Amino acid sequence: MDSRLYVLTGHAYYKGRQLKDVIAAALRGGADCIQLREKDYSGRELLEAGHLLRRLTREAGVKLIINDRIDVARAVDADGVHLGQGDLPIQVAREILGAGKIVGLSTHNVEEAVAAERAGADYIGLGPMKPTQTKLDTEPVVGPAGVLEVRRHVRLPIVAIGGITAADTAEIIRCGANSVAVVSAVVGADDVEAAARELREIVDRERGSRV
Ligand code: TZP
Ligand code: MG
Repeated sequence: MDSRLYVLTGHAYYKGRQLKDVIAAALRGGADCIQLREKDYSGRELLEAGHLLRRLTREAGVKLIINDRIDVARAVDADGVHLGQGDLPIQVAREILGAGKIVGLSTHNVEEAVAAERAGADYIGLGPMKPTQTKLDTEPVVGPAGVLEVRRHVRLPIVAIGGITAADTAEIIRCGANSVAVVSAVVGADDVEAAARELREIVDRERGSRV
């Protein structure tokens, strides 16, 4: 699951804009994976948003991942789920979702990253890169130095997350992340499309110049 610009939803940042317009703009700007993550939505609300995102992502030929909720992922035929350390084990998620689905796992250090690879994750989230207002109960900051260390121990795609802006992206990719995952830097931007494009161009440039 080799994404480059992984954009998560976050309705608190929309400033009155509609989910469909915010995500359509992110897709135009070059997001190549969308994650539905809304911690305070009911099952019904997640289902509705999931169907909408499935339509948009399918039209764009982009992956759709659902945070936490394997049932919602199945119901909307998402490409996969993103799990946390306390969620159902990867193998159980695979049994429920069926073959060919993506399972990502949040990790915060080398030990968790190595365990995720052994358990058969398709990619790891790694963070936080910086403190962030979007998730207040984060683990200690891992930072770009943490990416460098984890990169030495796992072959899995690394999706860096947490407080990432355009100013941090080049360094994070140079340290070995495949992708950056963002909420506020894209869905909270005044110009969502331009913000996504800027991040995507940085990732493309840094990955292209990798030795
Ligand atoms: N997991 C670790 S940090 C984070 C998540 C979901 C939030 C990222 O949001 P932002 O606005 O890009 O800092
Ligand atoms: Mg979770």
